[in-house]
Amino acid sequence: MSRTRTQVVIIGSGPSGLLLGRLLTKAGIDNVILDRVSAAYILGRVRAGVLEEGTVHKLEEAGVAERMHREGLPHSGFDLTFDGRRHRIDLEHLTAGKKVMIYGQTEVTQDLMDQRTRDGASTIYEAEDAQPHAFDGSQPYVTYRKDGVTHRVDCDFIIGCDGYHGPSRKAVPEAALKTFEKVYPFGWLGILAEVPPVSHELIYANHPRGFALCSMRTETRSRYYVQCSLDDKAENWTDDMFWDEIRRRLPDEVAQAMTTGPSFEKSIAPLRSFVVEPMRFGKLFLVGDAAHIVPPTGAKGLNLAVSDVHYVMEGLAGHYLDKSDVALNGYSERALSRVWKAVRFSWWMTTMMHRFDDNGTFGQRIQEAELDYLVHSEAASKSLAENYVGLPY
Ligand code: FAS
Ligand code: PHB
Repeated sequence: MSRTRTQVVIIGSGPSGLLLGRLLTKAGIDNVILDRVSAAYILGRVRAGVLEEGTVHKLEEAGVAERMHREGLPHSGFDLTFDGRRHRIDLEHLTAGKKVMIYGQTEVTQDLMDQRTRDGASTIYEAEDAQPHAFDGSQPYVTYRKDGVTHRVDCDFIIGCDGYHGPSRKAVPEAALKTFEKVYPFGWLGILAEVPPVSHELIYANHPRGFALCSMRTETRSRYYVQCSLDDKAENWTDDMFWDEIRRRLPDEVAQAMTTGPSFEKSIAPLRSFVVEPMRFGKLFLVGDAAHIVPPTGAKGLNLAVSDVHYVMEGLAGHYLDKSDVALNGYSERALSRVWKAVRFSWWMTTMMHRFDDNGTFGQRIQEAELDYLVHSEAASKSLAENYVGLPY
């Protein structure tokens, strides 16, 4: 077994692991990132599209925002459609100047990977069976296998950025954690197509047939979603079936303006809300999807991972640079406070926008009444807007 040492081991090379790795390297804190798959595999996953202002600022702080500002699309609002109507939520007006940035998670991940290469920092891809050990004591370490050889990395801290299915949360004794979960009775069928978006901003659609979302990656690449049943399969949907269905769920003027074309990515994501408490166990810290999952309706998943990184970095910088563990000891409580507000918002948006078979026609009318109130109330719209652009860290 090979044995090495570093200060911080990060399990997971997704956006949270890479961003934390960059901030640690920038602060002169030695770190190693492990991932079970290749960088190419990670970049092949189609995930988030909307960045909160806090995420934009964090990427600027990390020195990886140049391409985002060059290629990203700042958005000052989005549309809600329901009952054949279309209303714009003016984020910039309602939040006194805040916006969101449309820039795919794939691009954020690529920018962070490129920076890590420039930093010459260590990332071990295709590291099999990474396992955190002894994190309840003073000498934690991580083992993994690579090319048939078992490796051990001794460290001061282990940061679990390994997503919902990763080993970090599972390494904690069950009695030491509390989990909270809600599984939604539907999924999202999403496509990517090299066609211009139907509108210059996003459109969230409530319809008796189900939810739909018109999003984008660039001005020539669209990202569309329709709510689908949990037992549906992406291969059951031809492109024509998808285009017909999403246009049924949109107001006529939008449906008629939609440019259709061949999809080059088509997949179904299940929807769940999930939180684990606490997010720290001795020298092991859980970050991002390792600790919480939200339905993508509120565009919070990636953005919550970033605010977790902000809090855990404050803790690690305090420990190494200021010889103080106050922020480290406060990590779980601070992170969870923001996590639960985003979990609530994502649940609320999902509940308001999706068709729930159990709720019947009464439920549809209640959703339409809530939307009608929302778009005509400055107070209600302000609440939606301040949550959508991201609550303060
Ligand atoms: P990630 O899941 O991105 O990264 C975890 C990393 O850990 C992965 O690279 C994985 O390979 C690695 N890992 C796992 N097990 C490991 C092991 N045993 N050893 C080593 N490494 C291991 N969010 C939005 O805001 N908007 C969206 O539209 C949206 N769409 C989504 C669609 C899908 C299908 C999914 C699954 C999620 C979506 N999300 C969306 C949420 C998503 O963007 C996450 O919030 C975001 O990727 C969180 O980043 P990380 O916490 O870094 O976790
Ligand atoms: C996306 O573009 O993938 C996207 C945008 C907004 C959401 C969810 C997903 O709320």
